[in-house]
Amino acid sequence: MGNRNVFFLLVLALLVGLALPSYAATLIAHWDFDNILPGGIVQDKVGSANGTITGNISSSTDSPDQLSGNTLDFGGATGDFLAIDNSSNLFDFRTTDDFSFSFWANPDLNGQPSVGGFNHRLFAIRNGANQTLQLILREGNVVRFGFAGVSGAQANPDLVFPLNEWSHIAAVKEGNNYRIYHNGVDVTNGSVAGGDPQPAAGSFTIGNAVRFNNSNSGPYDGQMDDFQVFTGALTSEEVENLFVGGGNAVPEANSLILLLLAVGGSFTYFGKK
Ligand SMILES: [Ca+2]
Ligand SMILES: [Ca+2]
Repeated sequence: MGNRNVFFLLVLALLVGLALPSYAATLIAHWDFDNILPGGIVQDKVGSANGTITGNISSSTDSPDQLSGNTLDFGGATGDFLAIDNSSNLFDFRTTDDFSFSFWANPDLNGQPSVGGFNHRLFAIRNGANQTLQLILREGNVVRFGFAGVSGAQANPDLVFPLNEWSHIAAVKEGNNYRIYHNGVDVTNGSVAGGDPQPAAGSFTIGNAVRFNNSNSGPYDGQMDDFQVFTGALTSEEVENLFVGGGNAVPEANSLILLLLAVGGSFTYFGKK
C-alpha cells in the first residue's frame, strides 16, 4: 500500500470518527407501540422491559406525521394503563441522577377533575414510600414533571397540553434542572430541586399511577406513541431530532458511513493510477 493510500485511509478514519454521532444520553428503553403481542405485551425494542396492557388500551393507526406505524389508544378508565417490567430496577431514578423521557401524546380529555378528581398521569414511577417520578396533566391540562412526595422537585412549564392533536414531549432532568420541551421547544419556566427519594424499586406505569393499596387513579385518556427512556440528559439538539426525525435522537449513521466509505474507496482507486 502506497503512502498516498495510507494517507487517504487515515483521513477516512478521521472523517468517520468525526461523523459518527454520539448520544449525550443513553437510550435504555423504547416502546414504539406499533404492535400489541398476545397477552397484551408491548415490546421494549432496546431491552427486556416489556409492557403489559391492563384494562382498555387498543391499537390505533392515527399516528403523528413524523412517525409511521401504530399507536396506543388509552381508554381513560382507572384500570387502563401499561405496566412496565421494572423487576431489574432499570428505572430506579433518584434526584441525583440525570435522565430523560420522550414520547408523543394526543389527549382526548383535560386533566383533573374530569375523571376521578385526580391529575392525569402520562407516566409514573412509584416506590413503596409513595414517592413518584411522574409527568402529569393538572386541571386545565397544565403540565408538571418531577418527583411527587420529595420536597416538590419538579419542572413548571408554561404549557397547557393541547387536546386532540399530537404533541411531542421531552422531559429532561439534568442536575437540579428539570426541563420540558414541547414540539422541540423548551417551555420550562423555572424548576425546583428537592430531596432524594427512596430506592425506586416500585412500579413503572404509562397512562396512570399504581397508588395506595394497589388501586389506580388519574387515568390518561387519549393516544400515545413512541415512548423512550434515557439515562443522562438529552441536549436541545437531540430533542429537536426526536421531534422532527422520526423518533431518533441522533441521525441514522449508516448512510453517512456508506457515503464516506464510497468517497474513501474512490480516493484509494484513483490513488493507484
Ligand atoms: Ca408507533
Ligand atoms: Ca378516548
